[in-house]
Amino acid sequence: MRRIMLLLVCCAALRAETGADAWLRYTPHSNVPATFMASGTSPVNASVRREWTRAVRAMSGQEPRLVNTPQAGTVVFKIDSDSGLPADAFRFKSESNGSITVGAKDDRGVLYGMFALLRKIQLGEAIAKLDDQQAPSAAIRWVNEWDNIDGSIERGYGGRSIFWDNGHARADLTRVSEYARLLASLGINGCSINNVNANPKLLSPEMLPDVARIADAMRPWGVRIALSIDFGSPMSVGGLDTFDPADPRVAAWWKDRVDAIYKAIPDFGGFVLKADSEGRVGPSTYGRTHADAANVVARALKPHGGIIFYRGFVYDHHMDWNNPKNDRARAAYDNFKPLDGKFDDNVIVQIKNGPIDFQVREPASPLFGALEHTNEAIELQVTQEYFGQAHHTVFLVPYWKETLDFDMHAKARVSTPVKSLVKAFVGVVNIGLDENWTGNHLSQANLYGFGRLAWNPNLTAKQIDDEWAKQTFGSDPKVLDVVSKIQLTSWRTFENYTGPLGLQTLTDITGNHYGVNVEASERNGWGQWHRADSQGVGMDRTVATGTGYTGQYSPAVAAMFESLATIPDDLLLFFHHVPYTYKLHTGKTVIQYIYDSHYQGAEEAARLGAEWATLKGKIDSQLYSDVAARLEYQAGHAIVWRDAIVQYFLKESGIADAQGRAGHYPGRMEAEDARLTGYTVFDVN
Ligand code: GCW
Repeated sequence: MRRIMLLLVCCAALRAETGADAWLRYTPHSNVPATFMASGTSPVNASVRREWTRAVRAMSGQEPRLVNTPQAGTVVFKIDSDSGLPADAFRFKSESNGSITVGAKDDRGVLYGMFALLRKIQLGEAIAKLDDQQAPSAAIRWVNEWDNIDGSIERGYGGRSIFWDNGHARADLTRVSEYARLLASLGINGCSINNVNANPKLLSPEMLPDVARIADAMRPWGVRIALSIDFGSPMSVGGLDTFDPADPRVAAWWKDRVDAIYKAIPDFGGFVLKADSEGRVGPSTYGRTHADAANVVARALKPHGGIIFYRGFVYDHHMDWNNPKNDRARAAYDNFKPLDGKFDDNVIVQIKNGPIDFQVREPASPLFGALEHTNEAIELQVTQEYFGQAHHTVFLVPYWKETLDFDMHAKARVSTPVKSLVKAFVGVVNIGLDENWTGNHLSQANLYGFGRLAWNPNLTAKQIDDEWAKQTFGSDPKVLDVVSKIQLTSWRTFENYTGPLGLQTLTDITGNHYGVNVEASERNGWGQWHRADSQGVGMDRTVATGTGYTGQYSPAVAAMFESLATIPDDLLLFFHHVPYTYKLHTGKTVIQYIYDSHYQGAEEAARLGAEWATLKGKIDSQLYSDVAARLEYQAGHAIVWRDAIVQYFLKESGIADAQGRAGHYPGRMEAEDARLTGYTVFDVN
C-alpha cells in the first residue's frame, strides 16, 4: 500500500503543469498531520472533509484518518457558534494534547481556516505551536464575471465562459465548482455570474433553473452567487409599459422576481447594477436618481438578506471634447456625492479604484472620501483589460496597494486610507475555460492577490507575491527570486512603455484596449483625454484653471494635487497641462522623461524574458515554455509601443531626444523601401 502511495506522489510530481491547480498544488511536504476530526452535514462541511483528505493525500502520500478522539497530530475542525468570532473568521490553536483546533463560528470560517492551515504547510511554516486568529477586513468579498450567456466574455482573456454556452448554463459545471474552490481558498464569498452589460433574459423565469444549477455548483465552497441586472427588465422581460422606479407596479415586479429567485436559491447573494452608463438604461429615463433606482431593487432584496451593488461607473460617453471644462474623471463624484445618505443600507456603491477606468495609473477615486453615509465597495480589475491582456505580464497588486493605502484625509486628524473606508471588495476576474484559467499563467497572481487583499489589505505586495510564488513554483530560492523580480517590477515596466507621468494607457480606447494608439484617446466623447498638442501635454484638472476635479478631494489631498510644487511626478499629466520643457521634480524635462521611460520600459520588458530564461530546466517545461513565449512577445510589443509613442511626441513637440534615439529605428525597414524578388506573376481566376 505504502509503495503504491509513493508511486502516486511521484506521478503527480511528473505530471505536466497545466496551471489548473493554480496555487493549490499540494506538493509533498513533511510533518503533514495524519488524523483529523470534522463533523457537520452542510455542503461546506463536506468540502472541508473532502479538501483536507485530498490535500493530505497529495502532500504526504498517506490516506488521512478520520478519528473520534483527538490525539497528537490530529487536526480538529470545529464549529463553535459561541466562539465570539465574527462571521468567516477562524482561530488556530495548538492544544496541550498535541492536536490543532481550527475553530470558527460558522462552516465557512472553518473552510477558510482549513485553507489557511494548508497554506501554512505549503509555505513551509511551522504548525507545531499555533495560537492565531484571523478575521477578514471586509465582510463582503466578491468577484464579478463579465460573461455573456452565449459563452463569450467581455474583456476575458482566458478562454470562453465556464458558466454559459449557447444561451444556457453549461451542461458540465465541473469547472465552476473548481473555480469556487479556488475562490474559497482566498476567502471570497460571492460571485456574480454574468456581464454587467446585462442580458435581461437572465431574469426571466425560464432561466432560473440554469442559475440555480450554477448556485448548486458554488455553494459547497461557501460562494453565494449573484446576478447582474438590466434596469429596463420590468419592461423588457416583465411585460410592463414602464421601468420607472417610482411606479408601484415596477416595485411589485422586482419583488416578485426576487421572491421567485430566493425560492429557488435561498442563499442567493443579490444583484449588480450598471445603469445610465455606456448605453445602459437607467433612472434618468424618468428623471429619477440613482438612489431611487438602487432602492427599489434593494427593497425587494432586503427581506431575504440580499444586497445590491450599484456601480459608480456612470459617465457620459458622448461628452464634447472641445469643451476644456468637460472631464470624465469628475463623473462618479458629480453623480453620487449629492445622493450621499439616500441609499438604503443594503445598497453598496461599487467604485472603480480610479476616476476613469482601470488605466495604467490613476489617483484613488475621490468618491471614496466623499461618501460619508453610503456603503462603498472598491472595484479592482483582475482581468488585464488595459494591461496587455493575457499577452503582457503585469502584477497588479502594487498598484492596488497604492490605492488602498492612499490617505483620503476624509476626517479631521484621523488617517483614512481607502482600505479603511470600504465595506466590500469586488474583483472583476473574467477567468475562462483555458486550463490555467487566466491565459497567462503569471496572471494567476492577480487573482490570488486580489483575494488576499480583500481578506487583509495590510499584506504587502512582496508578501503576496512570495506566498503565491512558493505555492505555485515550489521553494527553490533561485526560482522564487526570478519570479519575484519579474512580478514586482512588471507594473512600472508596463507603465514606462504605455503611458507614464499619468498620461493613462495610450491605447485604442474606442476598440479592444490592447495595442498602442495615442490619438485614440483624443477628440472623441469617451473622455480619456491627454490634450497633447505642439505646446504641451496633460489634462488640466485644477480648480484654478482646469476642470475643477481636484476640488472633489478633501482639502489636504486637493491641495497636494492642485499645486505643481507638490504633485507627484507619476501623476503630473493626469492633473496638469504643462509645456514639454516643464521640469519634473527630478529636474528632467517632461519630453525627455517621455523618451527615456519608453526606452527604459522596452529594455525592462526584454529583461523580464531574459530573467525567465534562467529558469529553463528548473520548473515544469510546459509552464516554462508557455510563459517564455509570452514574455518574448511582450518584449517585441513593448518596442512597438515605444516607437509609436515616442514618434508621436517627437512630431507633436518638435523637440529632439537628447540621446538621439527618437525618430531612428535601427533594424527597421520602411515599406516603401521594400523590393520584392524571387517571385513569379500569375493570373488568379
Ligand atoms: O472599461 C470598460 C470596459 C467595458 C466594461 C465597462 C464597465 C463591461 O471596456 O467592457 O463593460 O468598463 O466597467 O462597465
